[in-house]
Amino acid sequence: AVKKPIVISTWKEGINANKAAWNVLRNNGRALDAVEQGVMVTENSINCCVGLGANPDRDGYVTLDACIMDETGNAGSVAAIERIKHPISVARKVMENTPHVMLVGEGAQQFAVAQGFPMEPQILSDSARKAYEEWLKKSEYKPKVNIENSGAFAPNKLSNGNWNHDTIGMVAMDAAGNLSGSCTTSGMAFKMHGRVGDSPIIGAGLYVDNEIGAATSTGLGEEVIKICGTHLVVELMRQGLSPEAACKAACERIVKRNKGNVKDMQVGFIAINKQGEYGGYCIQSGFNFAVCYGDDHNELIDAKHLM
Ligand code: SD4
Repeated sequence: AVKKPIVISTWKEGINANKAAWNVLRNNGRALDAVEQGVMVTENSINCCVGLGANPDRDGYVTLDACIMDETGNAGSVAAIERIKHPISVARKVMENTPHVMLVGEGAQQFAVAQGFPMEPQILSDSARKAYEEWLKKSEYKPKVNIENSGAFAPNKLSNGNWNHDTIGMVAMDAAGNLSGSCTTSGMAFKMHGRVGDSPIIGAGLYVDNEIGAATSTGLGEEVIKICGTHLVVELMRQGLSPEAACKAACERIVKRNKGNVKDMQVGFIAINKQGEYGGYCIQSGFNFAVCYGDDHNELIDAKHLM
């Protein structure tokens, strides 16, 4: 049976984000509104990897990346934007109110302010400040697998002992059968100032084709960019692969390109297709995603892994 509406999103934080998205979808709302409102929940919460409470870059600035794509193939994106609380909504304004797809840095911030978004104070959350001070002691820029889990970078240990994740990517199909997607992040913790990851790049961190399906990614963005990851996933679904098989094949492409040397790399993909099937895959174990297609069906699933 076709699961419709359906919304899926990355990591455990996806459960709460899905709830907000589901509120839109269950009332016959548009997938585009669902994926925007869904990830705004994560942007609003204090966590390691999304929104203004997240970890800064190596120079102490929180710089945010986000993009959004609708069922017509329209897209909007902001990269390295500072002091704006909801980059996903700015990305949507770029899509709807400009002739462009992508705005970066100060220009993106100016546009946001002109659109009525308030400039927030430039301060780190307590957890981010602690993590940054800890990181400054060694100042090494070295991505680690599941950095949010490893302890080495992981700043946001929750009282229950779990780690707080991560970039949120979300894809959804609404009751009308239309697809949309969103992705928002602070990027890799302690990245170089000005570094942009996969998350705001159409075809890398997010891709939607309303004929076929939609995909989003998380993990080491450089690797996703180099294979045009989510575009690849959608094209593989076009060739007949299931969402899970397409996500797996994209992970395999990264492993192959790196000649198997992926010990320090984590990438995860999730996807849905037009039939309401969903799936995910990752390189290393430890990635999960949240799937919601009913008032009481919002479930965290451990993605299968290659290595
Ligand atoms: C990035 N893909 O900036 C994001 C970060 C992420 O798990 O997803 N971390 O490369």
